[in-house]
Amino acid sequence: DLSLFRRKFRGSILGVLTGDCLGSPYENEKLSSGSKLVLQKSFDKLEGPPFKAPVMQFTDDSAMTMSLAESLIEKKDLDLVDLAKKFVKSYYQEPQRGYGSGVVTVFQKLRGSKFSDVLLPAKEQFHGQGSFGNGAAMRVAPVALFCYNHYDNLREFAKKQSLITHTHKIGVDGAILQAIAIQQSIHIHPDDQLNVIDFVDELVNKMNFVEEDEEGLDLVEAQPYKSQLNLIKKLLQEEGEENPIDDKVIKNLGNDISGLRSVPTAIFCFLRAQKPIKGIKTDNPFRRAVQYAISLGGDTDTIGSMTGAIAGAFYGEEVISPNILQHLEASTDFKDLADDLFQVATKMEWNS
Ligand code: F2R
Ligand code: MG
Ligand code: MG
Ligand code: MG
Repeated sequence: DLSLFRRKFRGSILGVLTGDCLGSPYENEKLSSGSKLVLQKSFDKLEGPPFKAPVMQFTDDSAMTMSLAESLIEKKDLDLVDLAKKFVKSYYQEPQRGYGSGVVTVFQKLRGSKFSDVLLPAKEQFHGQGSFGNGAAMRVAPVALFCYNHYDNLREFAKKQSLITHTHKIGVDGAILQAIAIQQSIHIHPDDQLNVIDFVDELVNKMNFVEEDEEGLDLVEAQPYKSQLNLIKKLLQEEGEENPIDDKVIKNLGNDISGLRSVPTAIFCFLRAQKPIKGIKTDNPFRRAVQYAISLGGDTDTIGSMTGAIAGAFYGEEVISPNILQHLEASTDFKDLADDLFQVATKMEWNS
C-alpha cells in the first residue's frame, strides 16, 4: 500500500523536526516535576487553536537530516563527497544551529582540504578514537526511508553516512540501530497491536550481528547496544503506569549526547508510549512518545527527534497535529522533502 508508505515517510521526517524543535528549549536540563508541567502546558497550547507566536527553530539534528535527504534525492544514491559538501555548506550558512563542539572541527578540515579525502577528518577526531556522539544517529532517518525495503543497503548506508563525521563504533552502530528501528516501524501497520517485546527482540537479533565481536573482546562488553536493548525489555516489563521509573530509565539507558546513551532511550520512549504514561495527558501516542522523551531531560532535542522519527514512521503523518506543525520552522519544506524522498525511494530497483 504505497499511500500508507507515503504517510509514513512524512511521519518520520516530520517526526525528526517535531522532536527537535519541541525538545531544543530543554536541552541539557534536568526536568523537575514543575518543568514537566510547563512542558505539558506548552504542548497543550501548541496543539490547541491556532495562535500567533514565533516559530520554534530547528537545530543541527534537522539541518543535517535535511542535507542527507537532499543528497539522496539529488544523487539517487549515497554519494559521500556530495553529502560532505552539503553538511559543510549548511553548517557555514547557519553555524548557530547548536552543533556538537567536536564535529565543527570536521567541517573546518573538510573545507580546508577541499574535500580531498572526505573520510579523513572524522578519523582524526578525539585523538584518532573518532566521535561517539549521537550526531550520526540523529540525522539517519532519510537513509532508513531511502532503503526502506532493503536491509543490507540500509545497514551499509547507515554506516557510510556516519563515517563523514563519526568513526567510533559507538557512533556508527548507534546510527545503524536508529535506522533499523525506523525501518521496522515502517513495516508494521499502525492499526496492528504492536508487540513491544517482539520489536525489541528483532532489534537484538539484528544488533547481535552488527556488533559481532571482531576484536576478541568479551562478548558482553563488545555488544553494548545489545546489552542496552535487553535492558529496554526489562524496563518495559517492569514499568506500569502507576510506577513511573524515570530516574531508572535515565540512569540505565541514559539521556546524553553519546550514541549509546541516547538511541536506546529513544527506542524505549517510542515503545513505552504505546501505553499511557503518568503525568503525560494526551490520547495521541506520537505526542506521548515525544513528550515523554523530552521530559527525561538531557539531550532533549536529539532524543525527542529520534523518538519522533521512529514513532512518525510507525503511525504516519496523520498522528502529528497540524496545529503543532504550524509552529515549527520550515515544516512544509520538510514535508516536501519527505515526498521527494518517497518518489525516489519507491523507484529504486532494490526496494521493489
Ligand atoms: N551540541 C549540542 N548541544 C550543546 C550545545 C548547543 C548550544 N545551543 C550551543 O551552541 O552552545 N547538540 C548537538 O550535538 C549533539 C550531536 O553531536 P555530534 O554531532 O555527535 O558532535 P560531536 O562533537 O562529534 O560529539 C558530541 C560530543 O560528544 C563528546 N565526544 C564524542 N566523542 C568523544 C570521544 N571519543 N571522546 C570524548 N568525548 C567525545 C564531545 O564532548 C563532543 O563534543 C546533539 O545533541 C545535537 O543536538
Ligand atoms: Mg541539536
Ligand atoms: Mg559537542
Ligand atoms: Mg541534541
